[in-house]
Amino acid sequence: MAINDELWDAIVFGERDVVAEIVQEQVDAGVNVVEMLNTTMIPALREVGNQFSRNEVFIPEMLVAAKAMQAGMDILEPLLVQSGREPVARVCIGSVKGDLHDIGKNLVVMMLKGSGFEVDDLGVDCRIDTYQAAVDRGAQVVCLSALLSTTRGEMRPVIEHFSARDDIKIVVGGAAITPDFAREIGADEFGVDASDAVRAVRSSLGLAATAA
Ligand code: B12
Repeated sequence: MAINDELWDAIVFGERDVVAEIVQEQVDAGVNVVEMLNTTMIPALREVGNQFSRNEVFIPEMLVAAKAMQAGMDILEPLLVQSGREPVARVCIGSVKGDLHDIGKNLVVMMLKGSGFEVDDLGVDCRIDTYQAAVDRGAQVVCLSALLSTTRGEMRPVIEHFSARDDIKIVVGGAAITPDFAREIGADEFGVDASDAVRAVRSSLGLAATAA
């Protein structure tokens, strides 16, 4: 799918209403929304991050771009989460301690729900106690998200906390995580994006990549 230039610009410039309008138009026109996310919406937001690295934009611009992205995601959510199946398993997910980024995590939540998982969304800045409480509520998989090189280290203590529980699987992801880092800290699985998160969670539970 080609990049939607108008949508790209609306996200980069943080035009929330324009994003909502274009996304709704695209949904009405029957476009593949997952492809639209992957080819235009996510790369547009990453472009804002690159501009931030080059000191071309600052935190306020990153924030309005994130809000514009979220306005588009709010429209896509009902389409991504409808699954209508019996829950495959119960999963919890949260951005780790000190990390306030939640857009990628929110997308992972939508894809997991859409793939039949029951998801306990723990939000951002999650302490070990927060993950433990979710496990006490029945989560079989703990998903950790980190976007910052300064917060990814918070994953290790969570993994150590659950290390005696063979029945609890840990899946990690986020822009700051590499497969090598995931292996080094002892995660059960790593997922590169929201679709891969579904594969990673299924694999951690010993399930085939896609449901039968
Ligand atoms: C938007 C944004 C913000 C917004 C966040 C708003 C929000 N509600 O999330 C605001 C303005 C608040 C912000 C703040 C900061 N940010 Co910021 N931010 C970004 C930006 C531009 C986009 C992030 C995003 O949403 N991407 C789109 C989503 C869809 O992608 P994603 O998060 O990577 O998620 C996908 C995958 O990673 C994966 N995934 C994610 N989580 C999980 C979990 C699991 C289990 C799995 C399997 C997969 C998975 O699936 C997702 C979907 O495909 C990035 C740039 C970038 N390249 O990422 C910088 C970026 C992450 N931020 C950065 C920085 C430095 C900061 C600040 C420290 C700035 C400051 N000086 O204050 C603060 C930190 C705040 C904090 N304590 O968390 C740096 C991080 C550098 C680094 N290596 O550490 C980046 C990379 C920008 C840059 N190039 O410098 N930020």
